[in-house]
Amino acid sequence: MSLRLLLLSTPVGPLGSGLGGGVEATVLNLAQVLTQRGHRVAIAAPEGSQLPSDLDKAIALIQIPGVWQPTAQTQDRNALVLTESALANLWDYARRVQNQYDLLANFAYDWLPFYLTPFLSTPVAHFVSMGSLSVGEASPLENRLDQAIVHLSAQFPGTLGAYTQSQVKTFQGVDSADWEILGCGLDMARYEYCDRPKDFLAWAGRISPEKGLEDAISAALLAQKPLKIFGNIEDDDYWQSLQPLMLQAQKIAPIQHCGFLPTAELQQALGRAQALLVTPKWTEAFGIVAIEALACGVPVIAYKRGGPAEIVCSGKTGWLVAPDDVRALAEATERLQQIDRQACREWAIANYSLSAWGERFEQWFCKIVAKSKKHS
Ligand code: HBI
Repeated sequence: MSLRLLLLSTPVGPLGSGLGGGVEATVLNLAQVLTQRGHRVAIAAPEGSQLPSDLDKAIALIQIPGVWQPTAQTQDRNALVLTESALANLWDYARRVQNQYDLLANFAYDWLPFYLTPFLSTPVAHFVSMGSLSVGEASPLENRLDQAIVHLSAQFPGTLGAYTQSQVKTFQGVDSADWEILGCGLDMARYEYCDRPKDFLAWAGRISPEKGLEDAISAALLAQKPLKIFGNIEDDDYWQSLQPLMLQAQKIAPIQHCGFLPTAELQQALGRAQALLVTPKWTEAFGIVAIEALACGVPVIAYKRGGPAEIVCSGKTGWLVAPDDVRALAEATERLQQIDRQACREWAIANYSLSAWGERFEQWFCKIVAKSKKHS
């Protein structure tokens, strides 16, 4: 069954800006693979969005004006609702065009799309791109988004999707069985295998406290190895707080901030690393950079926490160490010769190919559309 799909992207920034982190790649890769599988896909995203030049020309991109949404990680639970917001405009657009589509797919980690679902006549699939931000809080269900997810799951069972089991477990009030676990997929043709690494470690991601960059810098300092940092400075205060540590580390081995690189350039640079360090301080929903590194043959050294703990096969495609144990990260860099870089690439192809992932999404979307037709 060929579906007419409207993918509604994250409102935190335009596609291609990197502000949306991993969920940008998820939206673009999904549009690509579903178009290849014969579906008609359109993407609605904040104004200024750009599609990669090699993306299928059949994919329509609708530019939505409005103020970018502050990231959920920085908002307190009663953050004011933005007027003239990209988020509100995205969903007003969806309301206006919904009859042209069989399914709307939400990629915003925001309260509004979950709240609006019962007001729409076209079914909505919600792909949740992070774990709960209320992990460890006394009363997690005070979080508006967590509440909206629980209500939505009760009213529209089967319409919640996520990357990993560990991500899903962070949402209390929704049974793990009520989530569709989609994992992730990459177009492996866009990642070039490199079997002759240079002498440096890499770290990649949004430069924000939950990503734990300070631990990667400390580990590089301990291991006396150069470190290349890839990603947008999302939180400037946090970046400034890292400068003294970076200066100290600089004395031992070069540390270079390479900024945010689009996929083609990122994989070229990342592929030459001896290893990628993944240091999440939160329950990382997935960690797409980990499979991007593996696709290039780069072993991953990660904390045994969240999505990366489900991606890395310790001793085969890298090393998993105790969360927050910086010394263990550094020691693992001494055991990289035990990891076969070709095996890393083969593991990524076997487990995270775009086609297998696209099929999982297609089956999920078809289930929601079929169920919605039955009840209408
Ligand atoms: N915050 N409010 C909000 N909305 C999003 O869609 C969002 C976010 N923070 C981060 C984010 N999306 C993505 O970078 C991650 O889900 C990958």
